[in-house]
Amino acid sequence: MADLANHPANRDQAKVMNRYDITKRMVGLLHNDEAVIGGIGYTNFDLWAASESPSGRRQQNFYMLGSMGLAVPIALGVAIAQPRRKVFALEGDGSVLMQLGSLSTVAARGPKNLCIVIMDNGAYQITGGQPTVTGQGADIVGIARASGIAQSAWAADEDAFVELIGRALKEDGPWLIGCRIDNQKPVDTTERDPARIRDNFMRGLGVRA
Ligand SMILES: Cc1ncc(C[n+]2csc(CCOP(=O)(O)OP(=O)(O)O)c2C)c(N)n1
Repeated sequence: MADLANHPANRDQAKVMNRYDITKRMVGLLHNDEAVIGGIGYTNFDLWAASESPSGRRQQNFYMLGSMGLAVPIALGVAIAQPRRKVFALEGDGSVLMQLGSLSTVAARGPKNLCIVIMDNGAYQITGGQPTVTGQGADIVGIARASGIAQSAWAADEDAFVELIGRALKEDGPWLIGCRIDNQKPVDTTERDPARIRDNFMRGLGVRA
């Protein structure tokens, strides 16, 4: 079991970071066709933006359009189906609050290759910035631990975030990394073409020729 005692005990102690910046840092650490599932909300917009490179856009990303709270369940399914591939779920605080049961399902199933990253801006930003309860005391990392995901931690800052992602890539999970983020708009907008998103992802995962 990883020692996470040196990470912030609660949300208040975590630095407010930028979603695009940390998503870009995370994507930069992926060298083995890891799968990344971006939840609805601005999380998947910045995943889209951070995944473009001169050699094209990474194919192993899935962008959830339409329903809140599904990044974790989809990532869990991918992690179970392809246990040798590391799988990341990027989800907003509003969306994970709508699907808290998925955290205990992850804990009960215990996929070693799954890492959940929560982008916590304290708001339903994409629909106008209505406040969520994370600004009123609900602590996603605490909830995840109490749900049974022992390896849950707040990223104190960008360096700690990179360290935690590095550990999730090397060490057994499941992991949950809480990130406090600002209310900057995303850098780009995901192309809203579900059939293409699914097709790309299946090709990226080697399940469609
Ligand atoms: C089940 C469901 N309820 C409501 C909506 C409308 N809706 C879409 S995104 C969103 C807010 C998402 O908030 P969060 O996950 O915190 O991401 P952020 O916008 O802050 O990046 C809402 C309310 C929806 N798509 N699905």
